[in-house]
Amino acid sequence: MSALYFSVLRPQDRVAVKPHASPVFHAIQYLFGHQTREKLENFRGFKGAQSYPSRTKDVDDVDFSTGSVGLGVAQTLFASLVQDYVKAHGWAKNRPEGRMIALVGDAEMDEGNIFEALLEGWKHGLRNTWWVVDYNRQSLDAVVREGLWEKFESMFRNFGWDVVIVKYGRLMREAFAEPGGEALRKWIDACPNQLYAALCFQGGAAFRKHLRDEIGDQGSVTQLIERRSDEELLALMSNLGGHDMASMCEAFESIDHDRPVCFIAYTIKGVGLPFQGHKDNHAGLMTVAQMEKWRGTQNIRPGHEWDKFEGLSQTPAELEAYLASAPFNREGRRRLSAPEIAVPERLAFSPSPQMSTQQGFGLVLNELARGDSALAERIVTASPDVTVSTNLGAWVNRRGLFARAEKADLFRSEKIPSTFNWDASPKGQHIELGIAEMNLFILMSALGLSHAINGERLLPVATLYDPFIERGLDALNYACYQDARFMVAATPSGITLAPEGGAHQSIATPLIGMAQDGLSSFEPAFVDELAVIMGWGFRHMQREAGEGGSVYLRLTTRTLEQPQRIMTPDLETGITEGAYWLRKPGPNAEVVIAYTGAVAPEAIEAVGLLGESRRDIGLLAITSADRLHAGWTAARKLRRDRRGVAHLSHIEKLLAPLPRDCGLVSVIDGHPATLAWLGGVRGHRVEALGVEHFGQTGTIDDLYRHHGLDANAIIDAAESLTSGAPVRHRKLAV
Ligand SMILES: Cc1ncc(C[n+]2csc(CCOP(=O)(O)OP(=O)(O)O)c2C)c(N)n1
Ligand SMILES: [Mg+2]
Repeated sequence: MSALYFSVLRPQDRVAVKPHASPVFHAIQYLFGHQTREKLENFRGFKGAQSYPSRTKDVDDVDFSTGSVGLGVAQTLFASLVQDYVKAHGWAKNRPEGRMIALVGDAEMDEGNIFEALLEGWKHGLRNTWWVVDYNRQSLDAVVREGLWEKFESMFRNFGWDVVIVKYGRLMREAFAEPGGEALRKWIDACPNQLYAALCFQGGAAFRKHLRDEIGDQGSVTQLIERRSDEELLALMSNLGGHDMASMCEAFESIDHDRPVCFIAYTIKGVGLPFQGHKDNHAGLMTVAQMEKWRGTQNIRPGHEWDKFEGLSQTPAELEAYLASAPFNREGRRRLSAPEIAVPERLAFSPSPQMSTQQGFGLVLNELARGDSALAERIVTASPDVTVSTNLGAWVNRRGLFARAEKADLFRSEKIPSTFNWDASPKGQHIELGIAEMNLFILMSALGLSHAINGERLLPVATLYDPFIERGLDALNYACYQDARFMVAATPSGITLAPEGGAHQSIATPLIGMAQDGLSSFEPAFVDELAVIMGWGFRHMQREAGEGGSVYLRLTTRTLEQPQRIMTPDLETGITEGAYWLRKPGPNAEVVIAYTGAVAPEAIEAVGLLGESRRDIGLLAITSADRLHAGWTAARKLRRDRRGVAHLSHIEKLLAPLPRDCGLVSVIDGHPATLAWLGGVRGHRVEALGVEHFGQTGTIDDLYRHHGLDANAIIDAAESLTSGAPVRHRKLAV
């Protein structure tokens, strides 16, 4: 890291620092003047420097948040693809190309998402990406398998990467040049990882004993060893390439091309510390006595631990001048910004009386693709091999696939009829991915940070099947954590895919949508709602940190009869705030049906039948349980803090007119807990209907009946909350 930050990096380069190298990162930023002593002293404390580098919680110019190992590594790869995308579209013309660099733990390489990303990088002609593997041959629990580097090397070469192995430091290389040096090198190369680590822990005398026992008395090599004291011998044997500044600088500086490079840098975990090489050292702490001793070896005077240049032999003026001349620090902090892209007041779509929200999503994008708005220009779509089946086809037909080089759709050039045009070019606006949802979300993360990394705003839109959100969830979580901005259309969802696959049903995703920080989730029933939400979403994706965020649309292929209505400002507000009355309850309402998404017809039908024998029934359309709930908790907090005593949230206002003993039936094609909290708002009794079990196929009618989401189940639930004459039920076809 010292070689990189003080010598090799340029301001346009971006780095994902492995999570537990955070102290080193913060210390370097402290020297550059971007980190405060207060925050360093409070490392891992409340509002102190973060345990793992964080774009959103740290102040010192973190490029990519890391912590969940593997994700930061892949993020650099996708960030490089995004840089290519931006350049290919003719933007950021005056900015030099940056290298995207990851500092990778050797055990971190076990994370599958890295392999998924490698394959995607290869498909897209990856450039400008460096991964530096800290090859200390230790993970958290143990010492890694012998010969892992060979697997890394062949794998990276397979994917078209260059591999640079930095194994020996300068001391070692000098010793190898001495008489007998070759025998020493052979011994080092043959020494098993565990033994090498153990000897580093035990020290010079232990190395000497092993070398003597194993090499025997061989004249020159014996003299080479005996010429050195125990201390010198340990210094020699622990002088692996990754610890040698000159070797690392040389390795980095030898790269004169833009092909991706993997550096495998041999290191010793905890080098220089009393527990170096010990297999239990991952979370090792020094005792006070050990720390005192170590302080002495570093020439640090007591009380001067935070002095920037303590323990160094150069003058402060020399060191200040050196820091000021570090190329990386030339421009200070490197976080960029980009102007907002205007979003039309209304997003258009060509309506039809019967549609699904998935179709509607495709229609809105198609309409954008037909026009020439700035919004359409900045949208980038991506999908993990479900472009066509999530209705992105029309958009892609008009806007094309992205590739650095032109590539014609052969079916098209051969005039073979096909609904879809897959011509690829540098101007294309759709990035087609293989079936790896992790990659999709890491790409969203990279695209969604383009304003901060490249100074050019992109408005990324991802599509995938709703259940596979869970496949990429950690990457989605990290994308949100680093405040990347994107829109996810997840479709189909719930059990609406019905006959096509019990295995593709999603139950938990509405709860994920509610619980995921930085993500506003919506589940509209009707396409006019969806168009309003998408417009709001494109604006929300561009709001300041702390105000804006990403957007999740839970959609369906279920075709519903569309309401013929005028979109009023009030209705629009209701839709984006999370709910509106589709049928306003009367003053003596006995029961209210609150529904979300695709179950609208069941709710509407139940309300019709209930109206025959219950008074003043209301029908509440909930477009976003997430926004409603967030508004409710925020309002309560405001009131508790006495800052806005009168402040009522949207859902409180909606439910306020209901009599105290009015019952509430909530219904969603998803987990019932999504809406069950509604009873807590004003103390109404709730019957929460939803899906709790997974995997049965059937028609939508079969399944809604089976899971208790059909009109009759809603009526039963309403009856259980009210008294009065039995309600007429829907007649079932026999
Ligand atoms: C996804 C994930 N799983 C588990 C962990 C816990 N963890 C932190 S570091 C680590 C081992 C790291 O070993 P390596 O990558 O070789 O790093 P180094 O040896 O440099 O410490 C583990 C398992 C994590 N941070 N993220
Ligand atoms: Mg390791």
